Amino acid sequence: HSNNTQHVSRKLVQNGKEKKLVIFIEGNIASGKTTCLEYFSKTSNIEVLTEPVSKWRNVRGHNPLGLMYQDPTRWGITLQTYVQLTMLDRHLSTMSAPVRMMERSIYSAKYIFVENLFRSGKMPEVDFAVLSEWFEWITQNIAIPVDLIVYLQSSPQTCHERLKERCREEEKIIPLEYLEAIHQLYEDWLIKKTSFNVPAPVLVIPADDDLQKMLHQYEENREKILAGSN
Ligand code: DCP
Repeated sequence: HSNNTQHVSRKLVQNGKEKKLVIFIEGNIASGKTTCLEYFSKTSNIEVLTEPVSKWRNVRGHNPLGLMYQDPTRWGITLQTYVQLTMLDRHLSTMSAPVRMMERSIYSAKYIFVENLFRSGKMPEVDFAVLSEWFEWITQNIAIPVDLIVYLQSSPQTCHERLKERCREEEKIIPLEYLEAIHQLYEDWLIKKTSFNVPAPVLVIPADDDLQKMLHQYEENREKILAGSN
């Protein structure tokens, strides 16, 4: 690890000042973001923030994630408002290391998940309008630091298989079509770049392989990732 640490430190010193690096790990549900983050959490000098999914399953004793899957039209805005808050909180928290890697972002929450609820007819227009106003206010008035987006590009079929294996109670009802819709939105956003603002350069890592090969991929991409957008 000492070599990696030296490499990171060298890259991060610019004009005598420490330059911090913020990396978003993006990808479909069950694309392997957590595995990727766990892998890099073993590197010193990297702070890893996983998604606050435990909060989404329990806010003062309520489970907005579960409610959203049961009745997206009624509870979509409830979950997504809370996701937006928890993401903003993460983005603005003080960095404890020169490199931060975080699972997803306030951008994918809006551009992928809120967008999908709306486009699939499951979110009333007024809810979408209110969430959009919130999102635009936040992103226009508050600087959200980001240097690189790592996109774990997986096929919806692979994600579906992994979802079935994982058995998270709320996710049992997710059909393949849902993962296909999320996949398409990710592709339009980060590959075709035809839908929404892409706030940082994108590094694509194919993510359909088994765990062992994925760990190898992460190792191979380590330098590129830790060099940020340079
Ligand atoms: N979710 C949502 N709306 C958001 C963000 C997430 O509905 N804005 C849902 C999708 C999943 C759950 O929250 O059911 C957790 O999402 P992730 O895909 O981010 O987490 P995973 O654990 O599935 O990621 P991975 O398997 O890649 O580690």
